[in-house]
Amino acid sequence: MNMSLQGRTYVVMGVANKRSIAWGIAQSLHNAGARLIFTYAAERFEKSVRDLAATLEGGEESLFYQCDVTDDENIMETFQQIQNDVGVIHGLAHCIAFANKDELKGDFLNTSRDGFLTAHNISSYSLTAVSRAVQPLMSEGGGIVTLTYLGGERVVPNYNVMGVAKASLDASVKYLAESLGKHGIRVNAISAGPIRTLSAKGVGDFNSILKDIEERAPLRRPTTQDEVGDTAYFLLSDFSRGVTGEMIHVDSGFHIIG
Ligand code: NDP
Ligand code: KAL
Repeated sequence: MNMSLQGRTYVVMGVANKRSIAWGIAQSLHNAGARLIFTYAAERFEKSVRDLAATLEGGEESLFYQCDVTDDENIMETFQQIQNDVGVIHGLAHCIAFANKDELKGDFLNTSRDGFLTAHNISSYSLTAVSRAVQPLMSEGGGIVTLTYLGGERVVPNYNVMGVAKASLDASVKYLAESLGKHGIRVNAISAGPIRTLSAKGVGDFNSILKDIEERAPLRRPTTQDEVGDTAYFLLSDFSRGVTGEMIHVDSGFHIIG
């Protein structure tokens, strides 16, 4: 078995800028020889995604599509278009989450119905919607990977409604693994340690969270984008062919500390 992804095509959803975890995954897949397809939600990030992809050697072969995961029609059209343009897909990385900023602080008890539904719609249901849309394109089997966080397993201050949405996402990974296993499609999650991305900006006290990791995580250092990227590469390659419905923590081991 070799680790090359030459001749394979992967969809990467959620590159906003060079700090995005999705960009770390894109680089790892690219380095392994994969062809990449990028989707972005906000038009304002299209240029940023195209400019980043252009920095990859041979990146001019990448394809780009606008896909807002709150819009079923947009999702169906996007994957229909991808099918017309490339045919078979071998895997997908779902790196998407959103909650209203004012619900990511204070008391979880005050979570509004709208805020709860928004967080779950974008951060959890979207995985099921996208998995259903990509399944017909994954006719040779393959892998789907999503990003989760420890705040879905335990109470982490300020993560609030996003923690509940991640718990729902984590359960969805297992149910989707069961649904798609018979089609040769594996579904797994990476639980990443804190990484300073656009999403992380301005929410919570990120500096003190990182300091805690540096002091107490077994590896005594923060998680990096490329560590997550390389684990996604493993999960999207044949080396993980027996692994599905799993969550791998890429967090310097922080999750084992009480
Ligand atoms: P980024 O801000 O770089 O990425 C978040 C992405 O979500 C953006 O590209 C954004 O696209 C996309 N998104 C938001 N709403 C929608 C929508 N309606 N449709 C499609 N895409 C949408 O942050 P990260 O890289 O940090 O986040 C990626 C994933 O990693 C998330 O699931 C996050 O919860 C998870 N994670 C992050 C950790 C961290 O410390 N950074 C730790 C653990 C998990 P656009 O801007 O175009 O709307
Ligand atoms: C405990 C932690 C500290 C931070 C608390 C909450 C973090 C929630 C993540 C969530 C995805 C952030 C947002 O939805 C931000 C959003 O309200 C405003 N930002 C935007 O709209 C930007 C422009 C776009 C690009 O962002 C999105 N998401 O579309 C959690 C830390 C330690 C770990 C993190 C950051 C986990 C995580 O899930 O991201």
